Amino acid sequence: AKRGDWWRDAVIYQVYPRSFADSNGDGMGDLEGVRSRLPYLRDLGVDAVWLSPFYASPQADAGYDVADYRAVDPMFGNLLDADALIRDAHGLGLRIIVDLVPNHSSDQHEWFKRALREGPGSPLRERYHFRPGKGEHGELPPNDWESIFGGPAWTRVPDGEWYLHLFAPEQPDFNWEHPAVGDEFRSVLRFWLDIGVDGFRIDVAHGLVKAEGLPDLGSHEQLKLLGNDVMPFFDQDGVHDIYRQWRTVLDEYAGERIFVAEAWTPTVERTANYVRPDELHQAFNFQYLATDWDAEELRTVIDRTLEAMRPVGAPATWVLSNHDVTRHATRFANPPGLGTQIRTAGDRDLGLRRARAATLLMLALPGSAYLYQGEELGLPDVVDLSDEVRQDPAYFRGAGQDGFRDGCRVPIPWTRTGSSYGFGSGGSWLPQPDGWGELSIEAQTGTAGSTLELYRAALAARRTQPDLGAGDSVEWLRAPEGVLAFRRGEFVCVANTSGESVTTSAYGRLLLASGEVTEADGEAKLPADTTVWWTTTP
Ligand code: TEU
Repeated sequence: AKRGDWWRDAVIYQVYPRSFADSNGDGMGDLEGVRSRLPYLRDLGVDAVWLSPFYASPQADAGYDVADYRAVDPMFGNLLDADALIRDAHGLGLRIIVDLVPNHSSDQHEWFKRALREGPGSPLRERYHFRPGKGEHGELPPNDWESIFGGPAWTRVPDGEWYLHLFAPEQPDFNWEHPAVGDEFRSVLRFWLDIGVDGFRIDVAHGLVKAEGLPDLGSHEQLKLLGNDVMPFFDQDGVHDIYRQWRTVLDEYAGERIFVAEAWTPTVERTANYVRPDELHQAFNFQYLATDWDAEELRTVIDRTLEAMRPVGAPATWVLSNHDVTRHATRFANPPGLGTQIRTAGDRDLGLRRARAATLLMLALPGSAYLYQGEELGLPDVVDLSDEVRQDPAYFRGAGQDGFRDGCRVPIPWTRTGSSYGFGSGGSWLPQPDGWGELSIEAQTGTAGSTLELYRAALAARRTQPDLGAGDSVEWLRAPEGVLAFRRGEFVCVANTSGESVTTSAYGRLLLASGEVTEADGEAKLPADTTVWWTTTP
């Protein structure tokens, strides 16, 4: 039985529609594919599904370049499919969160096309950031900002003006100082709220407002997403005014709908600014995602997160993987300190063992957790994709942020064998590696000890154990070096992040373990990289 607001301890599953399930055999996943697999997600035990963008888009950045915010791309289906998906999900007790991309549009958006056509001085240009260039003939970009995907953040158009794009040139940034932009997005919110979505994930939520005058970065240290100074294009105070307005729109609608911010801010304390009672409900915890599999580092980020969220009354969130980073089964297979983008497969067994342990730790923490499709199968990143098949613009633009994102986007294996391992009847837009079917849902369903069954058991336990997920604190217990141990009411979690087996007390009835735990005389032996859950209830 769930208590309080559903989202405070919700487990939310990210579907990346192009890679989830393909209903029409074109090699690309689609909304009908997602709809047909909703029973799987219900049985997995998640509370809600977040769908990455499925709007009309030229797909320069896999749909994060939106040409029409009120239309479904034909590649994914149509509005009736979206409606059917939402209705079926609700029928199964699943909520649907859609992605909103307000920082930039596609260069094929009607506004941008007109702005280009109409030329310098066009009022449409004021909805984006058009500027004359510097230098004698305007041949230099207006300032020194770099794109997150690499290269300058400015592109020159044939009439000589330049426009700003924090991401690819096909993704011009909106000018949020212009009232038409705000009006449009409030209307887009209503459009999807009226259709029945339960919330929005806000893309680049920290980027909408740029510092007045678009000042040069100058002596700022080089652009980094985490741990940097505040950049003139990120985390400006003005973004909070936008979200206060959005909140009043959302609150007009019944049914506890939510906003979750994708905000790569320097610290979890700055992230907390987005989740005040009159703003957004949740924000992704990227500090947690970027933490290595190390007890001390994990404990520090857990404490800091809970401390930052407590005063604003927002739930902490936890996330290990998404469509922008190397899957955690591969990150943890590599030496620590490499960040969120890894180029080698590393030791697969080690990575999987740690990923399973990390997941049980995450799902024992108070607050809400985000899962990325395929992590419940223990999928690794595919690190040997050829340039011919890759599609990530960050990869091809030099990847200022080390973007190697195709590897975590390879379509899901549903069956052991068969065309694209059950993803669809017509191949898959990124090639699936040999043996992918051994990791499939079919191969893991009902298989004792499989990663899928571990996730199922953990999510089922979150429903039956009231102390899991709820609350806003953990009580740390004494533990050997490299081990995290905490109590939450009648529940105890112990995570051994060290490379050696450790002995701890057995804290009650063993609920679940990510590896082989042996108990004797009130003590428990945990192998390396293993997490255990105990309950003190009989
Ligand atoms: O990502 C924002 C972001 O800054 C990073 O995740 C970035 O894409 C990555 O580190 C580059 O290597 C969001 C979306 O999640 C991402 O898929 C989009 O590409 C991006 O916005 C632009 O819309």
